[in-house]
Amino acid sequence: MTFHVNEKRVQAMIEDIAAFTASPGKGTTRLTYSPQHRDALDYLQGRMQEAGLATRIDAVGNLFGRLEGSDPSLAPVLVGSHIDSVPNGGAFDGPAGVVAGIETAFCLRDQGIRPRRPVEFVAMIEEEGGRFGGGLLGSRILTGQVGANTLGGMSDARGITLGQAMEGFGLNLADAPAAVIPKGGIHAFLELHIEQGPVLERTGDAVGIVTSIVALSQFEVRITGSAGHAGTTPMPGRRDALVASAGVIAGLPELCHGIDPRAVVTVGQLEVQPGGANVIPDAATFSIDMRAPDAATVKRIKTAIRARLSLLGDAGFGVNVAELLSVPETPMSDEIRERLIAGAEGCGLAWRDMPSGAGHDAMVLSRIAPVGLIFVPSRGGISHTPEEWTDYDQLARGIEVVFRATKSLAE
Ligand code: HGY
Ligand code: MN
Ligand code: MN
Repeated sequence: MTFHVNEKRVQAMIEDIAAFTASPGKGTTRLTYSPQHRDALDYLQGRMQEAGLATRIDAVGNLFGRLEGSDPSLAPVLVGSHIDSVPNGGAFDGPAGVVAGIETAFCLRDQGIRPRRPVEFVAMIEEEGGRFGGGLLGSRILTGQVGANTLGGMSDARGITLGQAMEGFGLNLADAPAAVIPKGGIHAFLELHIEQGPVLERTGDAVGIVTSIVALSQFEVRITGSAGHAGTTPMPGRRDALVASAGVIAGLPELCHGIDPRAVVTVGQLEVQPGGANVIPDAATFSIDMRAPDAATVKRIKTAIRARLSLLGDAGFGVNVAELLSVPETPMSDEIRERLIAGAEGCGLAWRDMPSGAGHDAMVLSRIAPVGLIFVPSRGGISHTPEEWTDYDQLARGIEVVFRATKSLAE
């Protein structure tokens, strides 16, 4: 079985990228438009150019490398993933897919292949939403789903606006519309990603060929009450925003399970103001991440949560709910799945169909082109932690499938 991927080169790129973190020793923290993001882009541009690609950074910071086709007029095949991370995340979530693209470019170069169709490789921004909230931002901008006023209203936890952060990165928010790729502007999108779950490790299959991605939505909820002295304010009559929020949060798992046992709900962020140990909180802001196999179920969960929150309104609290993200369940393209399956079978790899419980840029890019998503195993099913791990030979096998599918799509 001929194997084209250079595992050592893949390992070197993953390890080099992992060094671009704001939390050395505590996993990967690479937020959008941070110095770590800049270092990663400089590094990736270098490797892309070494692989023979012409590189460009688009108006919002997505990095592209292009291998020209013998017919440059054709829409390119696009291969890649995101380069940002969650706080204290792992080394593979995102970079595995970006490296899969660049290694594919190296393999095309090493094989002296000049595809008919151009092939582009991408490292997208802000998929995790770790800095500006919501997530899938780079791909939502690329597909024209985020307008200038939404972007203008975004800011990070320190109050730095998206526009200010872009300026510090040498970009101009006003140029964002130039990043949009029209429907048909790419021929197909391929993403390799770590599974972030236990299935492949349990079954021993080399790769998962994703069938569909769950529906997901994200709320930012702000509850406001009245501050007061922790010692002199009697308990009855307090309007403690944290206690009120905690009551809603504690009930979410049961609410969700009651609607659909397959649905999941997570509160990952909580900010309490004013934040004094001896001050009754007058404001609590928290995130709610909701996912289910279909958008109708997510909608039922959102309705039930809003009903719970409105009871706080009746009890005299201020309640504000902002929906930061809402993406329906997304089936992967059958044609692209067939190419990935042919790639896996072509190199004798065991593969399996599987759904994705995690959101991915592929679900957004499916708005403008057919997409495919391939998983490689995650040790212990762990992800979004420093312990996230995929063996390099496992990653190399997945990239071999991406290389073969890319070649067949670009021929
Ligand atoms: O949240 C997710 O599913 C992905 O990791 N952004
Ligand atoms: Mn992730
Ligand atoms: Mn990811």
